[in-house]
Amino acid sequence: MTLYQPFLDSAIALLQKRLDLQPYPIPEGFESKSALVGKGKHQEEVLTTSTAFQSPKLRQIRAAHVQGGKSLQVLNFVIFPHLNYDLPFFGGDLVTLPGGHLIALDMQPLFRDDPEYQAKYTQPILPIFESYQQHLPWGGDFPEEARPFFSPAFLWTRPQENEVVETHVFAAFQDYLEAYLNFVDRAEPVTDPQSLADIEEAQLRYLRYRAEKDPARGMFKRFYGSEWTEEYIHGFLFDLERKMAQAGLKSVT
Ligand code: DBV
Repeated sequence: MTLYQPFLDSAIALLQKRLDLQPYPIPEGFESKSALVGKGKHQEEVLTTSTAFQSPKLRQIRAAHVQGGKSLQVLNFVIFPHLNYDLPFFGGDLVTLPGGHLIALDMQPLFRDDPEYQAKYTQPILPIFESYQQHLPWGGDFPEEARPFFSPAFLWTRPQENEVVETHVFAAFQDYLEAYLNFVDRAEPVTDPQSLADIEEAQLRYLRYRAEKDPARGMFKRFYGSEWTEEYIHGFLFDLERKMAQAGLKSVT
């Protein structure tokens, strides 16, 4: 029962077709992790696997895939551009819990309130967003503090049926990823020092928020323990600060 495996497979196929894709290192011990959860006949294996790539314009393309039976499936898929591009993040959080599905899909902006940025990276996505509204309506309740990190084309929906995920959400995921890769094709490196500083600040703001507020932290801690979880979050899922620190060390030695 792996609802999101076709999402991951199709994303990798598309990335391979469209980008000069290279592997991205996954720290040892984090490629795959499993635990037995629950008791007696409710016992389930919960398997978390990681996949990661990079390309000339994209610093890290990574997926965390949690498979824990019918009522626990997650695909968290994020693309972090290199710091010399003004590209948004591609953010997908596809979550299945006992209560139903929770779907978040967006080109997460570096500069949410800048009209020029919106014209460049949100307006082209709005027709795609609107084409899914009928089948994937707004999912309601949403943490207010997360709002600055999402665009007006944020697809946030809570379908009840697996079938909706397999059809409409699957199509939306592919459309958003295609549209993202079109932005990547056209992106030109930024060289202006002020713009570079703004991008770095925006990337760090996003990254720190996500690492600090990771909604999966509680779940991972329960399954795999606190030490593994914190290392997974800071050393792989949201690793920019680590990588910057390592690069800084290298340059002085
Ligand atoms: N979310 C992650 C990672 C996950 C993950 C790395 C690998 O960022 C899974 C796993 N998301 C995950 C799980 C839940 C959510 C929920 C397991 C359910 C948590 C629970 O109910 O116990 C978008 N994901 C959510 C929620 C949102 C998002 C808004 C609901 C949280 C809530 O209601 O409090 N994506 C998520 C988010 C940002 C984003 C908050 C912020 C920038 O990009």
